[in-house]
Amino acid sequence: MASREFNFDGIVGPTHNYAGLSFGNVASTSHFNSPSNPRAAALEGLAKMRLVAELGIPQAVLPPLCRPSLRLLRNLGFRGTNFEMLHSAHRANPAILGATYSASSMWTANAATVSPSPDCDDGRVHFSPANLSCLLHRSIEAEQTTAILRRIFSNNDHFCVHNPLPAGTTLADEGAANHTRLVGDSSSPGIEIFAFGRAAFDSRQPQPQKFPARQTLEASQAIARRHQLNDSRTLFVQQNPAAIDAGVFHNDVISVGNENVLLVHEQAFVDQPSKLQHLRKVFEQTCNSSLHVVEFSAREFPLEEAVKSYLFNSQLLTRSDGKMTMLCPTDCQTTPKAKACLDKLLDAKTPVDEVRYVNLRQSMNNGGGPACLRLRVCLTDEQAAAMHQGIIWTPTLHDQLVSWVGKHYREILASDDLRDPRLVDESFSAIEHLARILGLPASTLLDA
Ligand code: SUG
Repeated sequence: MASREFNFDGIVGPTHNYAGLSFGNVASTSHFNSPSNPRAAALEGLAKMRLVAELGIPQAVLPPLCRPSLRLLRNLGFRGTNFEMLHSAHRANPAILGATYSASSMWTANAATVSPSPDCDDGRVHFSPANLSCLLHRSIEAEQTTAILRRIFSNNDHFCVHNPLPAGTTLADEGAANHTRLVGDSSSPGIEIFAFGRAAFDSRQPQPQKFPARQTLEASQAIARRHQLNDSRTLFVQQNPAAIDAGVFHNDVISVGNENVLLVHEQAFVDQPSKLQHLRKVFEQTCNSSLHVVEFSAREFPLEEAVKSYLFNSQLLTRSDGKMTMLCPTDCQTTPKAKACLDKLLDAKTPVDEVRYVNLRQSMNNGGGPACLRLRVCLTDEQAAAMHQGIIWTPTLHDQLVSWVGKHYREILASDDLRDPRLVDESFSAIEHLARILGLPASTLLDA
C-alpha cells in the first residue's frame, strides 16, 4: 500500500530563548544572551506549516514540551517555591536555568528516528525517541517525547514506539537529523542511511578536534536492529570530522535526501566517493531505477557558507504532481553561493523544479532551519487514520493556534526574565490550553 510523508512540525514553545547551550552549533553560541521573541518564533513556525500544507503535503504538529522543567530543578536538589528554585538555580549556574527553560523540543527532527513500515520486518512503523544524551537541555526531552509519541501512535498493530536508547556517551542518539531515507516508489522498501559522528567502541576512527561529535555508530546500529531493517538496505556513513568542526553538528546541516534525490556537500562524509558509489548501486538494485545525486563542491560552496545559509537544512518535499519543492531558509537568498547552488539544482535534471523560501529567523538564531523543525513520518492511509487525529494540520487548527499564540506568548524574553515566576504560570497555562486544542490529555503535556 502506498504511503505519504507527513511532516510533524514542532510548535515553538512559549519559553523560546537564547541560552547558548549548544557548543558546536555556531548560531546557538553566537546568539547567547540575545533577547528572543517567542511569539514571532511560534508564528514563523506556523506560517511554514501552512505553506507546506498549501503545497498539498500532509502536515501535522507535535506539541512543545512543558517548560520550565521544574522536575529537573527538583531532581538537581533545588527546593522551595518556584521563585526560590529559579533564583537558586540561577545562582548555582545560569546554564541550569537555561536548560530548564529551553524550548528545544521545537526541533522535532531530533525527537526520534522513524522507519516506515515497508522497511521493517514486522510491517509496522517504528519510532525510536532520541536520548539526546550529549546536552543537558536536550536529554530532558526524551522521556516526555516518548509519552507523547505513544499517545499519538497508540495503535500497536500499526506502530511501535520504542524506549529511547540508554543514556550516556556510548549510545548518544540525536534522532532523524542523522537519518535519511531514499526510495524508488512509496509502497516499496527504502534505503535507510545512518550518519554518525564517532564510533564509541573504536577510538581509531578520525575525530573532530574542535567540536563534539554527537551521534555514535553504536546508537545508529542499535536503532537499525530494533527497527528490524534489512542489512542490505541499511548504510552507515561517518560524518566528516572537518565538517563537524565547521559547525555541522547534525548531518542535516550538510545533506538532504528525498525519494530518489540526494543533495550533499562533497565534504559531508568520510570516504565519500566510495560511499556514494555504493549507495547508487544499492539504490539501483533495490529500486530498479537510478538515484539523482547532486553534489556541491567545497570550491563552489565552502563549508562555512553551507553552515551560514543552512541550504542543506531545507525541506525537500514531494508535491502531489510528483515533482519536488525545496523549501529553504531566506538566508539562502542572501548568501550568493547558496543561491548559485540552488540555480544549479534547478538546472540539473532531477525532479526538483521549484525553490521556495521561508523566514525562520527566531529558530535559525539557535541553529534550527526548516528541516530541523519537522519529523518525517511516512504513513499509509490506514496508518494515518489510526493515529490521534487532533494533531493533523487543518486551516481551522492553524487559526486556533495563531490565536492561542496571540493569547499566551510574550514578544520579548531576555535572560533575566527566566527568573520571573509569572513566566512559569504563563507557560503552564498555555500548555494546558494547547492540550484542549489538540485533544490530548493535559497530563501527557504537563510535566512539572
Ligand atoms: O541541538 N539548538 C539545537 C538545534 C537543533 C537543530 N536540529 C537539527 N539540526 N536537526 C541543538 O543544538 C540551542 C539552544 C540554546 O542555545 O538556547 C539548541 O539547542
